[in-house]
Amino acid sequence: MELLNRVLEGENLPSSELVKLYDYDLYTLGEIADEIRKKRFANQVFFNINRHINPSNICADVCKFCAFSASRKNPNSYEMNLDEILLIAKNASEKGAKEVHIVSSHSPNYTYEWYMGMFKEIKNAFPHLHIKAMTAAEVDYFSRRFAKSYEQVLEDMISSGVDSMPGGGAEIFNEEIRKIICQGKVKSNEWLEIHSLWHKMGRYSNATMLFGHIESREHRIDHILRLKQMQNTQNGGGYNAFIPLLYQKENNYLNVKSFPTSQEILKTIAIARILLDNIPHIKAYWATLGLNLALVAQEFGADDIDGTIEVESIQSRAGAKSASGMELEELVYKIKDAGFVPVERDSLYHIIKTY
Ligand code: V47
Repeated sequence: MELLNRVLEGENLPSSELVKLYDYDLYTLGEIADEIRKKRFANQVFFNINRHINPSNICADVCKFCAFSASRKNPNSYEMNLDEILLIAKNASEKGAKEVHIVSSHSPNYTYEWYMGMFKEIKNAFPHLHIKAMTAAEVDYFSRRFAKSYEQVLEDMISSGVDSMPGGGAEIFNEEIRKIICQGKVKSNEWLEIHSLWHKMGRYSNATMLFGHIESREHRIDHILRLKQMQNTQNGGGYNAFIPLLYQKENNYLNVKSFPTSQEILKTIAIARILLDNIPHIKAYWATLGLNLALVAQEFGADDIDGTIEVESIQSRAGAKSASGMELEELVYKIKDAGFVPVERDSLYHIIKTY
């Protein structure tokens, strides 16, 4: 137990040491992660009623793991107009959504003014909807394409009604791996800088990690440590949730030979909970894990499962069974059935309703 004890006592160790956490058996890691989770959240499982909106899949970048962007493997390109987006937001709001999660491809077609205007129109029409939008990858793309500083883009997002930022685009921070899987996209230090600037503006965001492809265990630990270190130095806002996204293998150009076992996935979630003492929530995103494993993950350190989503286009294009989201009743039933208390939260984790 020496290494685990040193970690739990708060010793700062390098990723080359911390990777040995994977040598513990799953039960030991799970028990400790579960204890940490229970101390913070008892047996609550957080979720929200949300609606994903992906305005376009026409993308200027080529990420090898992506099955969403229009390409040879996905010839059905599309581009929504403002009326379509407003109608989606209206229907979602009427169905009880509290959040719209808006993430797009890096579209060469929308103008900066159109995009910011879209947020303004949603906010004006539905002021009660929380707008979680613009990954750091999109902020970086806008900054390059429209010759604006990161600060300017982030300030314009705020004045246009964006409330928080999603955690997408982080992938794996190791630059060698990034070169293979998403060359040309935001660099890891830029991703971290953008979130840091956002937090300095008093705002909150999430952080993802795409795992289960060609990265090593040590790359995952390094990714987690970079987030932990950054969260320690934040004043203002910060990260709400860490979201390990399991790589989905269909319809993309990344040639992956072997995939993590459920044990490896649960170990990764448990280790994230053990290491990330300064990020409040660990989200087991049901769209990538499947609902069953996402529920099991709640016994291994996770406390959140994401939401109803309604339409999911990124992971489902790559093989996940999440294209039509999840009905609220089913989500609540399944969380209860797994022995937890379903808690509907808003986007910043204020409790709305306990079921
Ligand atoms: O950054 C792309 C990932 C992300 C694949 O902040 C893939 O609450 C698995 O970030 N297999 C976008 N994943 C989605 C995202 C997200 C989702 C839910 C909640 C939040 C939040 C954020 O999707 C991308 C990328 O890492 N992704 N392709 C794939 N084949």
